[in-house]
Amino acid sequence: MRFANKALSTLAAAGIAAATLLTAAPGASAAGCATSGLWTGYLSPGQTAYKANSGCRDLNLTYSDDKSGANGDDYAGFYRDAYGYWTIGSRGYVYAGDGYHGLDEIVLVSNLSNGREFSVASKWDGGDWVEITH
Ligand SMILES: [Ca+2]
Ligand SMILES: [Ca+2]
Repeated sequence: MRFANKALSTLAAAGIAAATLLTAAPGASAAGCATSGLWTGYLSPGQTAYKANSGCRDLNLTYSDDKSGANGDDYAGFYRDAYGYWTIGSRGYVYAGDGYHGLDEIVLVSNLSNGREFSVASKWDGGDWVEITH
């Protein structure tokens, strides 16, 4: 267990370093992760993207801009399950203020299989711009 904890904290440190790099150079990939910008739907999926074959296993909300206000919104990740049905991430809706968020700070969906289609929904009003690092 001690080894596992150490490995995890090393991973966390790498994530923070990668997030800093991402902020310095927008568009660059963090630790081999891809970043997709998309428009949210209202309580349902909006614009979609596909889970990259990358070192990131989760859908991380790394940037959000609520278009109806300066504060933020609650966001939920959606993905198509093995049968093709849209399914909400187990995390549900998570509040995020406008701006950048560190990698692993706001995980909307954990362990999403590569190639799966995903999207993001806003709780209060849709049409918000978000960036998902995956
Ligand atoms: Ca805003
Ligand atoms: Ca909104």
